[in-house]
Amino acid sequence: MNTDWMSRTIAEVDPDVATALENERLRQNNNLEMIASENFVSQAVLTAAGSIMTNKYAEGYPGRRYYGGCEQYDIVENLARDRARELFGAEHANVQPHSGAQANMAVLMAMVKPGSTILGLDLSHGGHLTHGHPLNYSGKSFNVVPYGVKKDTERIDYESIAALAAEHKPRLIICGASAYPRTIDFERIGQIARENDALVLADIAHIAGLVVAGLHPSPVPHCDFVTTTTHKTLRGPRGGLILCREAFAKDVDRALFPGVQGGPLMHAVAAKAVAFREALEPRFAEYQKQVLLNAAALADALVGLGWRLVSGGTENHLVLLDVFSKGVTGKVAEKALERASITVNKNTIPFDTQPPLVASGIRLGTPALTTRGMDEDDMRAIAGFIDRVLSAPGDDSVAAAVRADVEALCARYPLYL
Ligand code: DSN
Repeated sequence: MNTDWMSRTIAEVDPDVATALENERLRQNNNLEMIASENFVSQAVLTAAGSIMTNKYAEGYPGRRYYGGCEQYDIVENLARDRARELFGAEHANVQPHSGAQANMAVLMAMVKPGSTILGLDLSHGGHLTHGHPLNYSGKSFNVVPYGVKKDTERIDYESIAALAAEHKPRLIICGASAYPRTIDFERIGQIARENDALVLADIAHIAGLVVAGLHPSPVPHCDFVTTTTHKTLRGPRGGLILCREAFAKDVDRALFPGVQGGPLMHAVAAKAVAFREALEPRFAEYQKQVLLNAAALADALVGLGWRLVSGGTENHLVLLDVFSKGVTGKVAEKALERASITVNKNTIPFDTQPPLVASGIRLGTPALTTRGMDEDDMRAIAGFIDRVLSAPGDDSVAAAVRADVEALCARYPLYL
């Protein structure tokens, strides 16, 4: 072994990346991470994700690999699959998707012929690129009929899904969302699909942790396919997961590999196994309860300060704040909050009058702050910080004062030391 080559530290090999990593550690410690799709993994998950399992090809599935030396990889992948099935009560799990987008692509490739019709929630109403956006493979490959939310309630319009399904007879209906603060009625969508001989895919990337904890109704009994990322409320490494009925297992597995992906990222699969084990612990459900309590406290406090929330509130881990109702664009709000060490993303709201890169809203989530240990009192304080910044988005002295308050709050909840 070339000992020098193997044993140098990252700081010795690459001071530029080492510095970026250290600065990112400081950012994660000193900022309020409120992007609804982000979270912080445990040291155990980090260890697996940064492990020597990055060194190996393991194309294929446990017991059927195209490479030798996969004994430990079979063990790890089987653990991840078994734990995923147990967590969600699913018949089959594929833990190899590199991302949620790849998970969705595999299901669509397995089940829907190019040119066939699919239904999906419009991106600007809270959906996702892979649910049929014209710029995504899903929009380019299929005839997409989008559905949306009702204008008055800003909640999913189930009657319109039923009417569109009856009219267009889709091969598959996609449900699930990336910016929707309300409970999704998977049972109803499953029923609409069955009435129209359609398959149904539920993408639960945002709410998977809530589903595991029994705090959001599970799509598994009602939907043929369930996909999720593993790094949002589920609090695992960056990656994807597919769950399906046994009858579809072979087709889905084949569509993912060799259809969509090559060699799996086995260090990520190992980290998924660890995260799923954590999610089986009772304290994971306690964490998810606090995520919901925190989102509700944040929503109530923002409404109390005179802000309009899309749909009037939240039933999950996120709120969509209509900042343009007070004349601030999402773009300006995102930048102003960033100057105060509060990280959010601009987001279109239903029936938005602004283009997507400007947007009328911002999306705020509580999963990452809750992992740090923050509670409802902290959320009320944070609502006050956000109100101060957004009431004077161009004022640097306000941003500086709030940044000092944010850093004091973060110091009470240290993260990666
Ligand atoms: N980018 C994710 C999110 O922020 O919700 C969706 O893929």
